Amino acid sequence: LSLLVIGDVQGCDDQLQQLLAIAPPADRLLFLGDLVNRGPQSLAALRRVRGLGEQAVTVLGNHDLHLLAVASGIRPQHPDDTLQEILDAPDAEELLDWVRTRPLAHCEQEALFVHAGLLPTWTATRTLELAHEVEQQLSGPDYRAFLATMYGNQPARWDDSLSGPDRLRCILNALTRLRYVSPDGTMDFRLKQAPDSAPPGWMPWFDHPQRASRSGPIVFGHWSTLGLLLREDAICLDTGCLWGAALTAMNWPQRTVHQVACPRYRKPRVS
Ligand SMILES: [Mn+2]
Repeated sequence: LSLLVIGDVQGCDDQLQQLLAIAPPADRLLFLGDLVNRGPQSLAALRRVRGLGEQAVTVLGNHDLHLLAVASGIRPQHPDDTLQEILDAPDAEELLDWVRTRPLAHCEQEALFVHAGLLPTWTATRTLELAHEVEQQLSGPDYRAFLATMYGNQPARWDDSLSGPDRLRCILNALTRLRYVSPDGTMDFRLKQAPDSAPPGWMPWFDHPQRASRSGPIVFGHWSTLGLLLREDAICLDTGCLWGAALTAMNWPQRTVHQVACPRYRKPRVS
């Protein structure tokens, strides 16, 4: 079974279409989240990926969750959001239900796929279990009540004894927003720069020396200032399509990279 893994699309549907045309055919497409928002064609991108049906797997990103929160009246739209066309679409309800029933982590071909990151004590197997706890809430009938408790930066450090909304928020923040951790595993949500300009005491989550998930590769997006990272144990495919760089796909397990250059839609700034 061959996979084609695709980085953050963020509404750049023309580039997605081009990328799917140039990449070698694959049995399954795997999207790393943030299909929508900030880019010019969020509705078209969402419809395209949903239209792939069972051939595509998507793990959710922070912008996909923001779409659900905006649609539920829980979060205000940001001035740079490009979500209104989805909310106004005749198929909005079907699209939103499709989004909220996507996974937050996916394991296939001995790799783990998430949008942002893992906390140091989590193995890949544990991550899938924890992701499932949140997926049950998001796909369930009370998902709006869950969404209303989802936002916030605390607790910033994982503890197996966490329960209720604090537990689910900590899981969701790691999987969809994480970039940097401290040596004791505390998450930071302010730092967005590349690792070479990070302040002392903070390291990329994948560089934590005791990371329990080191035994297998983790493939993720979310970090456009990190860009294309092709390490044996950590692969980042967010190459800043939105900011005028590229949309990236990678064949898995062959690890061959394919890119489509993107016009600058937004001035460079981390989303
Ligand atoms: Mn993201």
